[in-house]
Amino acid sequence: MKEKIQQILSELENLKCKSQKEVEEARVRFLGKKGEVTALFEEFREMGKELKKEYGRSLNELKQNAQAKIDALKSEVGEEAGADGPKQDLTMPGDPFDLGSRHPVSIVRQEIVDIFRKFGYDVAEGPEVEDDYHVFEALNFPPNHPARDMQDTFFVSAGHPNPLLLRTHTSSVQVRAMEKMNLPIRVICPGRVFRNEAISARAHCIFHQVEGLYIDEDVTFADLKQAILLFAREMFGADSEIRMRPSYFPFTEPSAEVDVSCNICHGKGCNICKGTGWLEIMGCGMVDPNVLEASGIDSHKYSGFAFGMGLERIAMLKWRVNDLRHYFENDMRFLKEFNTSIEV
Ligand code: 2NM
Repeated sequence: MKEKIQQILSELENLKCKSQKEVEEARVRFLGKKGEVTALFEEFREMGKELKKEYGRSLNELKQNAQAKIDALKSEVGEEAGADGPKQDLTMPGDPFDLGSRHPVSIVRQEIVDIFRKFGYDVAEGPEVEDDYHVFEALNFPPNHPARDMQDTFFVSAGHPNPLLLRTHTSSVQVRAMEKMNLPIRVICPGRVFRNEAISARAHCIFHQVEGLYIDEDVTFADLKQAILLFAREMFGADSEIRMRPSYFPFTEPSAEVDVSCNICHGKGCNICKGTGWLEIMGCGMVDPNVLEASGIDSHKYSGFAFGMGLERIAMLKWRVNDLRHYFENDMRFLKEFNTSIEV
């Protein structure tokens, strides 16, 4: 009996299980109806008084030991490992997190903001959920303009005289600036905007803009051209040139698209500028008098220019990214290409 108890104790000590199934088999082997420990208890029952005294205690200890060992194995193997699944070692180190870095859109936004700060502009931000008045009405959009359609704009509340919507440009922040800032105004507004577009390599329903506004007495189109030229030379290199093509925006008159000389081929023609030597970077124009008057600015005394650019587009030109969707997927393999570690 004594040896048998010793033998079972040492077997229990060395017992290892890889699955819940093996733990159950071990339980049956030791503590089941026909188990080894149970058999010893049967033997015990037949013993005389003296022998019972000798073995009673160690037998009880053996049974407790076996139960404790089975319980320990059960929780060690874990529930989710399944019948034959691998044993989980919870002391193993976890998968390391990749260290973050600045997003390319944040990098170009910061560059643009820094350039205009140097020119004396303030930076203003405003709500992403706006009302129709600040996004369209005050910006000279006629009531039936297509941008006001459900197909182009995400509405938060419809069927209201001044419905809430997701802003389609940051010009709404400039309306708020015109309403409350003292003249002259020099302000740039970086921010996220929303348009109801099908997602593709060249379009996304969310993107980022920086828009700028300068209002003072005697501001002319020549001032606009000079401001944009100085910006382009800071942003794209001191040898950059710009050209302007006539365009149309509801809030500016006259309006223009701005191209910057291609700093990859220097005008010789490459596949980035499609052989033209020019890259489109922004839209701009002289603020329409209706827009000034809507915000309470005397359009006979004051004039101004405004411009707007898409940050994803600028970042695409800078790093030659060919698909907008990369900016929104946060795939670490993409983000790591812009290895400017976070500056604290
Ligand atoms: C653009 C192009 C042209 C613009 C106009 C205004 C405001 F509020 F002053 F009327 N802000 N931004 C503007 C003008 C934006 O983006 C392509």
